[in-house]
Amino acid sequence: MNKSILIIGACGQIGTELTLKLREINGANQVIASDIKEGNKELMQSGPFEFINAMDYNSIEKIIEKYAINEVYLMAAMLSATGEKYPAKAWELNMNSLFNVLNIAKEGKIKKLFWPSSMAVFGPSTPKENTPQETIMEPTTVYGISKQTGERWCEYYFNKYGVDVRSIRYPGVISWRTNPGGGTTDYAVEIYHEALLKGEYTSFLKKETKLPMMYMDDALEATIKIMDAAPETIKIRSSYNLAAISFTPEEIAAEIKKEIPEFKISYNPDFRQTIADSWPKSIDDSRARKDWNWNHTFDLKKTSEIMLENLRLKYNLP
Ligand code: AKB
Repeated sequence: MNKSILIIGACGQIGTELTLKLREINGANQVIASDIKEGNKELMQSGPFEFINAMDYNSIEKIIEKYAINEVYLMAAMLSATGEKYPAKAWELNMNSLFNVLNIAKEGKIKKLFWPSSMAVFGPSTPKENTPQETIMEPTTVYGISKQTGERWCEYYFNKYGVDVRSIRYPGVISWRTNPGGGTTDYAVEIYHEALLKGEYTSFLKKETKLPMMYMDDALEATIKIMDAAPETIKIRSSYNLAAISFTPEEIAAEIKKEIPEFKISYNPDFRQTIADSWPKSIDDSRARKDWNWNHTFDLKKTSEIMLENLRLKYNLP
């Protein structure tokens, strides 16, 4: 069967690159991008686009029927930092959008669903190093609570209604094509832009704050891999732990200094420090590696080289 894919929230950090990648693999017309606002030029010009409000069931259903969609990726969400500013809105968006697509799948209107969870499902009482797949989960952010609740609902819809929903718990994702927005891990992208444009960066996290991170291409690889895996290999229907690298602001700055020796970093922690302190430092993703052969490729050195090289080109710098 030909894949006909709908990405909801296609204009965000992961949504944009996922759309471009899926279009490369499946053909541009097989991948419908959608969001409440238009995305960047590359996304808008590379294939079909529809306006969809992820909280509006009818607008999703209409587009699914129009294009005979069989796979949906729901990438719309309010992330951890913005969620703390607008808790009610974050809950409304993150939960209503998930129920919409779970119910559409339950009705048999699509065959497969991808829903991103996050390491934000963990909280201060979770073991911080090599955080296991199954462990204490007491998230303290609205975003984390919505992701943890979402995981329970995904598993429920799989068990009760046979909905083929697949999910991974993303760590922080680092990319140069698209910017993240509203997350606690965003510093690890901002730092590259400011290193090149200003030669300095003030980190909103303390220098020793270690967090799990991943380069975008690894995140895309994992997303596509779990969606392509045979259904019987997906043993976890809540969400899989996923990991690649872990580092601190001090360590990423040291890596940048290898290429930009005059780069200076300073630290001015804000409310995001408390969020970061509640999350794991490193994650055990052995279940994903075993069940559907997940493997990461990019370490911090390679990630930094790619980020600086591509942002130099993007900003027309020597
Ligand atoms: C955030 O920082 O909120 C996100 C995430 C870890 O899910 N990048």
